[in-house]
Amino acid sequence: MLPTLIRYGAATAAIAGLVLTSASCGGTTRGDTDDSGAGGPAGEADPNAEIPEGLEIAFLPKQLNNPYMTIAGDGGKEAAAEVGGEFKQVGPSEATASSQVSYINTLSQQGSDVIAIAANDPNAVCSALGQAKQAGAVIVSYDSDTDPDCRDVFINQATAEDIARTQIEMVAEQIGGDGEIAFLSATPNATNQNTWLELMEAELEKDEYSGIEVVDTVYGNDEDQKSFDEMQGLLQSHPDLEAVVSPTTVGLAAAARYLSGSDYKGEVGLTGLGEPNQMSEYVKDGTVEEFALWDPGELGYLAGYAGAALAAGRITGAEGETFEAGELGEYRIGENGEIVLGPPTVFNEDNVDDFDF
Ligand code: RAM
Repeated sequence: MLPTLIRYGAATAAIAGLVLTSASCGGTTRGDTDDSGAGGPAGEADPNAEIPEGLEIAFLPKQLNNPYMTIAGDGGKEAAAEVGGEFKQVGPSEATASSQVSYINTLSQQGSDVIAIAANDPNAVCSALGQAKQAGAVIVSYDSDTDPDCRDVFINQATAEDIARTQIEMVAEQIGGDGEIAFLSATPNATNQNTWLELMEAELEKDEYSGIEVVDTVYGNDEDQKSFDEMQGLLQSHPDLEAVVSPTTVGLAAAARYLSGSDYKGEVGLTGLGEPNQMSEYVKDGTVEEFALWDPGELGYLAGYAGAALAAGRITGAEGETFEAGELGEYRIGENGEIVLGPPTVFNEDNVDDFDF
């Protein structure tokens, strides 16, 4: 069992309930237009269909050597075990745009029933996923979406708007609503970070943020050393910088490590998306006040259950369909085949040690 699922089961059930009640009902289904490309399995959903024994469930993270991705994979493994499936996780060592293609081809040749992918690029993986689909796999994107035509459903960690708004609220608060900020992102092609960056820029257009200016956006490629170096570069190139926002767990941890050992500690703010286990020491030493995330284990767990439900025919990926995701409870498929895990959580010195991921 995932420890975090046991500890936060009640809270997540409440979140799942919120997702269900706040999502709009009805609307167009994929079956109406049948333009889903690699999209949903043909035919009607049968909510009572049996999940076949021994489903081959494969996870393909952005990259293997990222603790966040490892935790998400562990969640997928947990779900696979609960539905009687066979789990495997494969993936590249670098999160570059085309690095996942050969893995998709191999999984497809091996006859995977479910491919869950955190895409390094929304389009580079599409043709390979289309072939996997033809070979009989269902495709679940999680964490970082593909083009919607190339998968059946997308498991989104939280709405992109909530993720963007939360980060802007945190940085604005930390710099008193005024001054220069910069972004330290993951790879330049990442669907998730690029969506969040765009929405953060849009959020900053609001009057209340008129005193904040974005002076740079740099990319650490979700590599620890490059992210560390990029943080150093930002601080050197922008002497008036008030804060850095890093919407990646790899970037935020590396940036915090640089900042905590530098003269800028306590002078320049730092926030973004981070894992409590990695960030706790930087909250306690005063480098970071607040940051946000969701439970990556729950993200992978939900992706595993969605894949099994698709492979069984319990859902087809159409808006409005619902399915049970084990301990997380019932989820509903929203617009564009999107399933939202729940709102992000903000961590600071009061709660950073209450979580284990
Ligand atoms: C990194 C990855 C991942 C992202 C998190 C917040 O681990 O870029 O895709 O969702 O950060």
